[in-house]
Amino acid sequence: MAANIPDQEELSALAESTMARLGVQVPQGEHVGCTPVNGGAISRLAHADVSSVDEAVQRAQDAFRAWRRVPAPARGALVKRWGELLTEHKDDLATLVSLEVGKITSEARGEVQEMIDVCDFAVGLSRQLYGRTMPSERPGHRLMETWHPLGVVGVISAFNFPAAVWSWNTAVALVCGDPVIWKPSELTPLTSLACAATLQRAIAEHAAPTAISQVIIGGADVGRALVEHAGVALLSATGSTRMGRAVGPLVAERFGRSLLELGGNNAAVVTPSADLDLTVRGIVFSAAGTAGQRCTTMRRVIAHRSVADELTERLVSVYERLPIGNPMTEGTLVGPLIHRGAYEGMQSAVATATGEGGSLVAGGGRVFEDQAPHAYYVQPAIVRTAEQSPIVSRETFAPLLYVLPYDEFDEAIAINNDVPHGLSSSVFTNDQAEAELFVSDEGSDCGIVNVNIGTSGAEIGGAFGGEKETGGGRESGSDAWRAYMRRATNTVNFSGELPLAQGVDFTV
Ligand code: UN1
Repeated sequence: MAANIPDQEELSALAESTMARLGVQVPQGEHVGCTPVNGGAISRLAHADVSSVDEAVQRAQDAFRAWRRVPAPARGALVKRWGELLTEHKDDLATLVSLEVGKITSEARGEVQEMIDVCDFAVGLSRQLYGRTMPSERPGHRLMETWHPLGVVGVISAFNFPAAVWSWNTAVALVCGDPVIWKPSELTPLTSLACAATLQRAIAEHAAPTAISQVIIGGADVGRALVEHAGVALLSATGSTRMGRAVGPLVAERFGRSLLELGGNNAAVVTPSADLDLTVRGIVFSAAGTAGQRCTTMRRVIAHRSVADELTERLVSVYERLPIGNPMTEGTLVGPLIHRGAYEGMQSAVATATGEGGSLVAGGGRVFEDQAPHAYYVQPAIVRTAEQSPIVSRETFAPLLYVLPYDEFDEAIAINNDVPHGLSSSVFTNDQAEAELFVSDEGSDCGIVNVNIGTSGAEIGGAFGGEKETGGGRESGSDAWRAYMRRATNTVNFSGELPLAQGVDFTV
């Protein structure tokens, strides 16, 4: 298997020429940004300090006062233009995602497509920010609700979706009338600057306030300042459960609103009636795609005992043929892990699982160490285990799939739910009753519950997010926009009388 890993000169030149084509200035500084493709440096940037957060919030609050008065459909027109610019620059933006995250070209382009799709969605939404009217119990009264822009939205995003997750928040927030301050992952500064620049072009063309979109490249101190700032009305954070556990209480303490998108330990239940061809394809994309680094990555397969052996054999034979290597080479399906820490986390999880009696039946090893000693390419791994031990219940952010057996369908549902996270889940079955039970209130307890499709790769039209230690937030499609607006309930009296609700008599 050829890795085709480009040399440092080639990768640096690619980063530089892509940024130049996008017309983005990079503020030069001390902080080195590396590409996981070979582990070498591709950026040297200045980091903002904490004081910049307060300035950014002030600017955003000023911008908010103007932006909230722009009619929502006109706000939508700006987002429409942004979507066009993203379409125009799709390849260059995807290149940056591949360079900084190590995503294969098709998935990097898919990520930019998610941005374009959410822009489309938000444009439609800009004419559909509906409130309800309710029948008033009093004659000559109208009871209704109105949705108003909320205020400054802070977005903290993770390395693995360095562009799409910000855009889900931003496209929706902008049509809702809110400015956005973005603190991206320190691992993906070029992608962030380039994405923010495309939006800034749309803002300039529409003569909208510049500060409706701001990006702050900085460290954890900057993130914390954003979290704690009383001027940030909604804080949307994507990352680990550990991060969410810190962020949630800090925002709650100041009565801010938070939207948390944390980890997942996503499973597929494979039943005796499942179409195994389709099942294997669904599992392999969700478990090995994106080198196992999506929050929706499939980490567990709960297979009926009658199909577990055949399914495992088929998975192993596909895993043996997975093309690993330079994510930007055509045909590669598995790129590198983000860094050494991810590799070590995977190694230690495999060691623990096998130490507890699990058997490693596919992959797990590091590859191309000679060609790229500072990059971490691994063979996606499968571990068979008899039960859901503590290590299986934990999220390991790498391509490591556990296969465990079940006998009764109820037991499979219980195993699916018996983990701290509740993001995504699926069932592979041709038995309608099983499918319905899995998606029912007695079924999977996750925010995403699928049938005959993997756990990852959700469309933007649905609300995205999950329960329990996944944080409970929902963003992107459906009615997730409501988190970005404040609701006012209005009672309008046109009766000329003053009847009180609940028939209360208060006549003086
Ligand atoms: C994430 O991994 O943080 O459903 C988001 C998916 C993508 C988004 C994943 N649309 O896999």
